[in-house]
Amino acid sequence: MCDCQDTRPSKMQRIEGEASDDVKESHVAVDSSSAVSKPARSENAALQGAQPFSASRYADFLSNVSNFKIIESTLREGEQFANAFFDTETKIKIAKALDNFGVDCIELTSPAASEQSRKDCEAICKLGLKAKVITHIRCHMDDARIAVETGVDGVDVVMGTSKFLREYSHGKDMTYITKAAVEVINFVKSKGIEIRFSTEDSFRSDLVDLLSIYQVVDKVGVNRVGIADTVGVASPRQVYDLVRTLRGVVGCDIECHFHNDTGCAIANAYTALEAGATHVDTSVLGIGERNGIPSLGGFIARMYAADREFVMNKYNLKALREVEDIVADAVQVQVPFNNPVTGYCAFTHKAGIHAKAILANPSTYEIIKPEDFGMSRYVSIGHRLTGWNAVKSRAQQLGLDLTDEQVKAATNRIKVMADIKDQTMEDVDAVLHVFHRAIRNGQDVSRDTVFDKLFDQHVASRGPSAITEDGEN
Ligand code: HCA
Ligand code: CU
Repeated sequence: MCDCQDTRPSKMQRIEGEASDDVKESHVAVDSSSAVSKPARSENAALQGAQPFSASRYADFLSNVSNFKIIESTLREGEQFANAFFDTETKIKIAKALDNFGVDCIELTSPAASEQSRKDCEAICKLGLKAKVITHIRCHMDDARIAVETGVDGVDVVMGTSKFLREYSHGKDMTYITKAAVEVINFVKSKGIEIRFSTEDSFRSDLVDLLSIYQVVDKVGVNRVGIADTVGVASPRQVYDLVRTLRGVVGCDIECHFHNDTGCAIANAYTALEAGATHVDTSVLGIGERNGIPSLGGFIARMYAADREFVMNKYNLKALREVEDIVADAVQVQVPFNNPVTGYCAFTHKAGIHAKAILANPSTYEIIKPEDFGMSRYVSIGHRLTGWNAVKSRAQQLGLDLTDEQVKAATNRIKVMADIKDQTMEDVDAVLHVFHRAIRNGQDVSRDTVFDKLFDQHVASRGPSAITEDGEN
């Protein structure tokens, strides 16, 4: 499973050296120490100071963009993903991988859901993880009584407050909900355990109802209140307004949970932090009900772009790929090709203009440094949009001494071939070897007949072993 992300599209070269991902047929890697000149300014300046829109931690006293916590819900919301079935061993593996990444809290399915869920919850509590282990229950004393016996550090409680849920789900009014919330909060707190109270479907709930209940639970000492965009209806602006209003009403922490039905989940999570939220819910690859919630990786990429230092100091970014692979495998999906950071083309540069600039300074077209995540940068060169600078860097990587004019001629040859079909890395290398050899032997490789003959010979002689210039194969 998931070797999708190891299979780079053909025709690419790797630019940074240290990543673990394999380079297949046609990607080219260019070692940063040789082919890529180092940015002149410090990394942070290149990534942030030079960006007029980057977040400043001093810009807004409400903002927690540089001071947030992740409630990782792969083992709760993620279990609600259509494909998910996690056995105990898998849950433990995921919990440990999340802990290794450094998430602040790991949220688990309610122990009231099933006997096995309860046992798994207890087992994960006993792992001695650095992350807090919390469980997610209905706002009901029966569930609360079971939860506090499992050994969790905290309990996340939720109850629907929208008209839809009050009418068609639990059928209770706000007075009942408020009473139930206070009872559960007092009980859980009496056991010395943290508690959060959240309203399901917050964005389709009445604002006065919401603020009233949050005020009450804040007064009785809830640790966090939660806002949940259960149906993925909220826009970033609506999120900002609601969280900012709530920030003025309660003193406790604010957690936010956004569904991704309209693709706004990560943007909404970010905006919530800007408005004063303190905690954000994520799941690995975004798995959850329907199409899920903010993906851990996408959210982290967003936060890295805002404050690289904070994110790098707090989280073990190189562990992201492993946890994604574990979860992808467990739920039988592939890591999406366009996934932030780990998608197989996340750091692949194609157009000649981009390739040239990337080779000179990666910050030209990258705001994320792949090596921070243990990933590699690639340049795709076997296509009709290719440029001679990228081809030159590949020639250097192969140790072929060609002048700029010669590289330009080879590039034109690659373009002619790529007009018919994209060329593999091996084909690109063959063109360069043929050019190099012909020039060394004084043959006029600019003539089609000469090139074609030499190319055919080269391809025919290509054995299973690597082509070497000295051996001429
Ligand atoms: C659900 C519940 C929930 C809870 C979110 C929260 C939601 O409908 O499955 O506890 O904050 O999206 O409302 O995941
Ligand atoms: Cu949810």
